[in-house]
Amino acid sequence: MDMQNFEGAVNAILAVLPNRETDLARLVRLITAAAYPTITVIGKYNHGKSRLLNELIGHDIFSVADKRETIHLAEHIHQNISWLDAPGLDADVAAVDDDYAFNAIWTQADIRLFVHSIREGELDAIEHQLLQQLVSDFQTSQRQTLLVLTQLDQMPDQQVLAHIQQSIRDQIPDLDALSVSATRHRQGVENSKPLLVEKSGIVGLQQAIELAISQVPNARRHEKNQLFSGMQQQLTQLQTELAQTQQKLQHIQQQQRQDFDERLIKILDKIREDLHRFWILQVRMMHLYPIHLPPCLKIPQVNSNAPKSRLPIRVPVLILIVILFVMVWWDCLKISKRMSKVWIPSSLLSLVFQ
Ligand SMILES: Nc1nc2c(ncn2[C@@H]2O[C@H](COP(=O)(O)OP(=O)(O)O)[C@@H](O)[C@H]2O)c(=O)[nH]1
Ligand SMILES: [Mg+2]
Repeated sequence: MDMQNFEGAVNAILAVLPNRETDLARLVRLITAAAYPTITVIGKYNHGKSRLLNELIGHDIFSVADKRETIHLAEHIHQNISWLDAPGLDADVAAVDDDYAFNAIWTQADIRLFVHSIREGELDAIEHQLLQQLVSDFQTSQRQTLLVLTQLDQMPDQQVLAHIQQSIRDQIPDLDALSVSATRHRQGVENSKPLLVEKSGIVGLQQAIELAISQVPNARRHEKNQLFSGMQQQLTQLQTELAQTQQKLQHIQQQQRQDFDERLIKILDKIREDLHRFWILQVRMMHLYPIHLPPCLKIPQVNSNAPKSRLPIRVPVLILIVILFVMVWWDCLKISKRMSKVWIPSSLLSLVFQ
């Protein structure tokens, strides 16, 4: 699939699964990313992230300062590993910094080095919450997070140091924290003091990182499958829901159609009955009296050859009817006299004398 089609497919999926934006970005990264494992260092400002990266790489690549230095993502590829220095996680940083940090942590990283300066005591709420999220992310994605306690040399009191380390262990029991000192390591390397290098904790951290790197290919495979199947499942579910909705709508439409047809048939039956009655009446009337109805009310002429005038039949019938009517009328008059009132159906009269 070329890049244009790929982007089209991504946008199409995003249109129906907008809540999976981060997952989709990560999936795209896993599919299109270079083979290098990516290690992202995260933590608050001035906790020693950049300096730690420099010690791990062995060169002063990342800018070290006592003020906010890393605003954007800084990347450096060293020995087939991509190292990312993310902006600090402080609550007062601008939203754009947060976006960079978010992207570095959730989209780009294969391994996260979570840095916390031990001289700050235990983890604060922001750090604690993010670490918990990263630990729970490991359960699904198998992406590893290493918790690194920096500036070890700033804690001369061993008892206080042990107390802080224990507090942090209690806060995040699922992660083993590694305590390091970048300055000790630098001094040990520059002055050829192996004991100082060993005491810096950097070597132990490097070994832990190497182990994590060796697990990246498997973790990536697992994550890719997990993200892919998760989204596929969601799409299938969405498709099923849509099919169900469509079925419901079709059922409603059929029901409405059926109701409409039934009502229409009833109305048509009623009209047919009425027309039938009217036609019968008209036939009778036409035979009895030559009343001229408007053309629209007349029965259609079935036989065009039939004689148009029925006068020879109608005249004697009419005479007979008149005689009968007069007799009935006479009777009615007699009855009505007895009842002191006369009732003559006006409609009948009008029909006869019209
Ligand atoms: N004493 C001591 N200072 C350190 C250590 N690591 C970093 N620092 C200092 O802490 C300050 C902030 O370091 P930096 O790496 O820029 O922190 P970032 O903002 O987290 O990247 C700098 O002055 C560093 O020299 C360490 O292990 N020991
Ligand atoms: Mg920095």
